[in-house]
Amino acid sequence: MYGGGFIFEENTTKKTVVEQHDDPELLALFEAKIDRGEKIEPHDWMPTEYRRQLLRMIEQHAHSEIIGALPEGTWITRSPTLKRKLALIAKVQDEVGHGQLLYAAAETLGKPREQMMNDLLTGKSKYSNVFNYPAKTWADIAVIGFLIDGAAIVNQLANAKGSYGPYARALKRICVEESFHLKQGHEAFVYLATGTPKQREMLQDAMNRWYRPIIHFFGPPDVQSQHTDKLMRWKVKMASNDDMRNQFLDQYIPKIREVGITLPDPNLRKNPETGVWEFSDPDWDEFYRVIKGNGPCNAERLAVRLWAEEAGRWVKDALLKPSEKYVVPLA
Ligand code: FAQ
Repeated sequence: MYGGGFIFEENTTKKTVVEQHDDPELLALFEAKIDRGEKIEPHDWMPTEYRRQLLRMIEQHAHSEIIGALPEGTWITRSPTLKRKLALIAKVQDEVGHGQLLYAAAETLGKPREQMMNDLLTGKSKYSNVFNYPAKTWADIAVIGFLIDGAAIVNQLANAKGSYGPYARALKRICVEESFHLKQGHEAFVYLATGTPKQREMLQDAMNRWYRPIIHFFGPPDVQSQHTDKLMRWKVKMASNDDMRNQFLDQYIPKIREVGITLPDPNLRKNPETGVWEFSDPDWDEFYRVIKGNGPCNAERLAVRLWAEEAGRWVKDALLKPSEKYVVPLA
């Protein structure tokens, strides 16, 4: 039994979600605790909506890490040098490890991992838009490592100060590893930008293709965001989508431009009066199409994930349901 909100009850035949009503006194104590900057832990009381939204967000984040390993994973065998291959293998492995940490944090909210995996495979749960685009050339790996990891760090450093203990602690640990990925991505980006004309051209082409998905990465504009207000009040999100996007543009656009790479948007500029970056409409219809399952690689990503589940089932079975004949009897 968990502190409040809803729980996933499991019996031999089915799992059900049990709704509970929020007690106004408990809600006031809960919000006061958050206002004091204290962490909420798994067995503390929490409102139904807090549990639901937090679970949605952590679960989506966990799925993003394991699906996010796929575009880069396709380049392990095609890395240009042994050194780059070793670094990429380590990075991809780290991303999958982040998925493990995040699934464990999500499980503390009462949803079994098996069910989360099922919701990913059936398309019920979302994952980050950016991983539904192909990594066509080696330069895409530089852009992902530098700019998608960079974008993820902006989001995660902020949310690591959030109110839910298990998620905040997982993010803190993840950020340490992501900062290595960022260094690796930045070095690969600068290497190509300062390389031969062909290397620069390949990087510019990758930048042109990834610009829009990266703008989308931080979520819809605040006026369209469904969850931001409540999640900020409960310190699940520590900044709005537009503020995070602006912070990212502020940090990274100068670094991209300083190595002579351009951005494919003539209207991208920082307004000197407001300090806010302005850009052309990044086609939010495309964003919604992609997150609803109709991006260029959604079907492929889920097919690979399904294959991994099926091909690896014997390992899970061996670990979780060991045959009696292999069980060593206790003395
Ligand atoms: N992709 O109301 P909001 C990484 C959905 S980790 C897909 O503004 P919210 C590491 C949203 O779910 C990357 N869907 O949503 C790595 C909602 O739909 P729903 C992942 C998106 O949650 C690097 C609807 O739009 N990071 O990259 C996206 O308040 C390299 C309305 O939007 C996290 O998950 C999107 N980009 O704010 C790995 C961090 N944006 O569910 C490998 C945690 C929005 O109501 C290689 N998440 N939606 O049907 C968050 O901070 C938030 O969830 C936001 C979105 C900020 C992403």
